[in-house]
Formats: sequence, C-alpha cells, structure tokens
Amino acid sequence: MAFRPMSFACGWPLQSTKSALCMVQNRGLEIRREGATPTEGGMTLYLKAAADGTLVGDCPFAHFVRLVLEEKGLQYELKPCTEDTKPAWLTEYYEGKLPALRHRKECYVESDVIADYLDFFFPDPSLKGGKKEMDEAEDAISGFFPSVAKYLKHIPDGDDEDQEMKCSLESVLLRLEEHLQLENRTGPYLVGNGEKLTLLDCSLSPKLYHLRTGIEAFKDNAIDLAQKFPAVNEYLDSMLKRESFQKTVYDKDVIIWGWSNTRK
Ligand SMILES: N[C@@H](CCC(=O)N[C@@H](CS)C(=O)NCC(=O)O)C(=O)O
Repeated sequence: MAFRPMSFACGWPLQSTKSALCMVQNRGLEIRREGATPTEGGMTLYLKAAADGTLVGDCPFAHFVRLVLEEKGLQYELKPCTEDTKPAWLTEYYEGKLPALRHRKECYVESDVIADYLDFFFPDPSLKGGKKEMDEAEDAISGFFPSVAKYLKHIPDGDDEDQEMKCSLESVLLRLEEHLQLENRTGPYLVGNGEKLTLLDCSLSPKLYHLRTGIEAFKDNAIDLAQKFPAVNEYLDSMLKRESFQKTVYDKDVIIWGWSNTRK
C-alpha cells in the first residue's frame, strides 16, 4: 500500500508538539493529491465502542475531539471500533490508536494532536486563548486525569491506598478550584477571564464527567464535589449544558461499564 509523509501546510506542525510531527502522516492511506490546506468534509472519527461493539464507548479523549468538531460545526462520521473491527490500516500504521481522525486521505491520532489540527485548519471559531493564559490553565489541570484514573481503578475501595489516591486527587482538584476562583474571572470557562471556550474546556469536561460518575458509582461519593469543590462542580454543570456536550454525551452506564473493566 502506498504511503509517505504528507507535505505540511504553513505553520501548523511547527506550532504543535514534537510528537505530532511523526503522527501526522498518511501512513497506510492513499497519497493526497489535493492542495496542502485541508478542506471541510470527509471526516471520520474512529473511536472506542461500547459493550455492544457498535455504539459510542466511554473514551473521554474521543469525547474531547467530538466536542471540538461540534463547536466548529464540522461534519463527521462516527465509527465505533473494537479490537476486532478496527480497520487494518489503523492497526498496521497507527498502532491501532483510538481516537483516530481520518480526514479524506490522511489520518491523525492522539486527541491533542487532532484537536490542534482541527483548530489550526478550521479556525472559526478559534478555540485557543493567549499563550500565557493557556499555560496557566494547563498548569491548573496538569496531572488531573492520571489521578482520576488511578483512583477509579483502585480496589478495594476505601482501603489505606485508596485514601492516599483520594488525597492526591483532591490536591489536584484544589489547584483547579483555586484557579476557577481567581478574582479576575468573569466567565465560566477555564482560560484567562473565563469568557472564551477553548480546547482545554473540551479536553477537561469529559474527564470531569468521568470523575463525577465514577465517584458516585464506585466510591460512595467519597469526594463531595459540590461541597468541597463548588467552582469545579459549577464548571462541569455549565459545560454539561452546552449544546456540543448534549449532542455528544453518552450514558453514565457506559462510563461505569468502562471503568468496571479496569477494576478487576
Ligand atoms: N493519549 C491518547 C489516549 C487515548 C485512549 O486512552 N483511548 C482509549 C480509551 S480512553 C481507547 O480508545 N482504547 C481502545 C483501544 O485503543 O482500542 C489520546 O489522547 O488520544
């Protein structure tokens, strides 16, 4: 099968992470014959399937990409996949990574790379803030999902190790709470004064949705988000109300199924 690295359109890969450089290739796909700037249409998002193998599964990274696609009003097709139904080219050339966005004759993996790609080439509306503000917000959420995953996966619930994991998650949540309570903020979103929705909101909110669902399902609400982290709780509520979230949300049972598979 023919494949070769795509030619980069000005700017984007240079602004992205180093790893993007090796991800952004049309390995295993036909060689693109259009110009260097991608055009709308022809997008397919391959993502983890739910228990039945056909519905959308519980992946917060895929949800992140869907929020970006929805916020930008881009058309896309969804292809939930299992290990058995992943396309051969995805397994062979992209390590079978999900989510994967195929856009015509190219494919992109890693949710943050896909999101950067979409924001760069489809800038209306832009989902980036100023560098300083984006960096500050990123600092406020760094380490968040690994702490969530560690805690939700851990069994038995409530033992000493569980308590330690809960404490370290709470310290990450406190950092986020403090960020959301900064005095200069006037809007509900994460970056700067909170007035503009950015990629960081699209990334964080699906993970917070997992946290809220998981602590209720597995940890007997050991962390009372509303009481202990009210700004975080309110932030999630406002994200859940967005049209993009309503259109892409999956049932809590799907999340519970996903984490249950890791708690063995
Ligand atoms: N670093 C990756 C993480 C993606 C990831 O962990 N995906 C998991 C579910 S949350 C998945 O799709 N697993 C199913 C599979 O790989 O077949 C990203 O940001 O895209």
